[in-house]
Amino acid sequence: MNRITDPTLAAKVTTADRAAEHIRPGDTVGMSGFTGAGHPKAVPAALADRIDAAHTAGEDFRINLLTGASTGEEVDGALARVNGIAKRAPFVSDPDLRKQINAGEVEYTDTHLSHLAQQVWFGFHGNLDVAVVEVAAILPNGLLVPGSSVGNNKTWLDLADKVILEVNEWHPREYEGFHDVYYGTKLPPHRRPIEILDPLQRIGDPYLRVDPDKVVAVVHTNAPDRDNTFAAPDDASEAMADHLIDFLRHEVSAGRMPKSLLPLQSGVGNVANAVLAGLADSEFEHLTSYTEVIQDNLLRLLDSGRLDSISATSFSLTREVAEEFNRNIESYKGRILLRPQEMSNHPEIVRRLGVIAINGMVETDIYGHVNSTEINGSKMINGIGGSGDFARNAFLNFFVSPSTAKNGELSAIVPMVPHVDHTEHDVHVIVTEQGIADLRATAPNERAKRIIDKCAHPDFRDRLHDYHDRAYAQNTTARHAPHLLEEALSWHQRAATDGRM
Ligand code: 0RQ
Repeated sequence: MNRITDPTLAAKVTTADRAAEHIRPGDTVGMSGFTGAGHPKAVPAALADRIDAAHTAGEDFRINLLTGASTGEEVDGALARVNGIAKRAPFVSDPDLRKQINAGEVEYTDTHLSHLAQQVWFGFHGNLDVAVVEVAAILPNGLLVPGSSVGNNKTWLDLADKVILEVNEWHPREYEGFHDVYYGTKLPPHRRPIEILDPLQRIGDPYLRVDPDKVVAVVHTNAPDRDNTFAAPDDASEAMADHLIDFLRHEVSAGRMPKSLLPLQSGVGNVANAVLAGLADSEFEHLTSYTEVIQDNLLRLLDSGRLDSISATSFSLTREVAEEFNRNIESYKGRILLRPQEMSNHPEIVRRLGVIAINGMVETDIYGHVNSTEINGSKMINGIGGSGDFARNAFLNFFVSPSTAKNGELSAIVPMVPHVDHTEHDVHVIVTEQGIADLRATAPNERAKRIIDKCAHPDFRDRLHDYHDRAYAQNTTARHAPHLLEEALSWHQRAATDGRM
């Protein structure tokens, strides 16, 4: 079936190589893509070849790259390998790019995922020169049918001087009707309330719009999204899922939450996946989800009949489940809605709906400051992603991690985190395989005891209590959240110098 039925845009069909010629050294480029779904598959590789040739000829050629979230090997991998990225935002997961960021070769602006679009509208990132956006089809009237993610595509298409479209036939044509693109956003002081009162409520259009005069190239592709892998749930992740689900049961019986809970957000990773699997086996019914990514087990929860609907901005599936979804896409229509990420992660909506946020962490300190991004305070893993958008505004948030890392050598509960993503003012509940620490309405010293007793691994518990006891004893006039600063830092320095970081 012909996917490009608008005659003006059909006349602009060309090769990826020709399309990539529109991108110049120093350009700021907004590309589609969120957690490996919906990123362009051909133009970035062609651009990487151009950059490589320019570098061989002794010319400087790098771009500033903005996306929705992480992309795929075809974008971050290909461009990183030719040293083609000068600046990057808002989230990464590619190993080559991560190395360059940690080597100081790429400037990375780690940004809340709901914030990037508005920051570009505000002018904080300068001019947006080019947009490269993947879609599933172009309609006869020039409207665009999005594919497996929406991300920041609306903003890129609205603001870029030039637009390159990739039309990817791997995405089912039946994606039409799965999206809700809000066109009412205005800049302060003219903003209006975003009236989403229910996770599946529509407030926008099923299509993306583009000014045809800005479109400089349209490229055909037929290539799959990233194959995301998940480890099979192990004993630790199953234990964390059990603790968390028991906690939710307790909240329902205490009358703090309805029987069908409140809309769920779950981050990426194995533990979040295990929690979703646990919910599929639980007694909960008529669940809803207001989240950013749809991973395998969220789709399975929908299949199980326990979950009624999902609002998100993107998929993040294994290849097997993605292909199964593509084959059965019609059966999901009306139960899944993909929105721009400034809507899927919008603080106003997250707070109004009362979302339950479940996200991974690297470590927490004894007072409940959480580090999600930087090992030893310096080494970037992925970025804050949407965890801050959701956790800060959630009805209830959970941060989950095994109690130890590196084969039990490092404790995920430390005296003081060397980098803070989520502060003690925002964090509600900590979960490890050891247990669950409810930090709501607690003061720091009470929190410290709870986190150590409930969540720390027994191998580290005494040492952590000893630290807290001595900090309390020695700070006679500063006991609100007492620390022994040199000792707190040496906790990390020791691990770094003996090579465990
Ligand atoms: O390093 O691969 O070199 O061994 O950190 O750890 O166990 O693979 O972590 O997949 O559960 O993700 C926080 C990273 C957890 C994730 C984080 C080392 C560990 C390994 C990764 P190696 P795992 P998980 C919505 C929400 C921020 C974004 C977010 C994340 C590496 O959850 O990126 O929440 N969150 N988005 O060995 C030293 C410790 C450690 C440690 C782990 N305590 N000390 N090293 N590691 N714990 C989704 C989006 O926003 C798109």
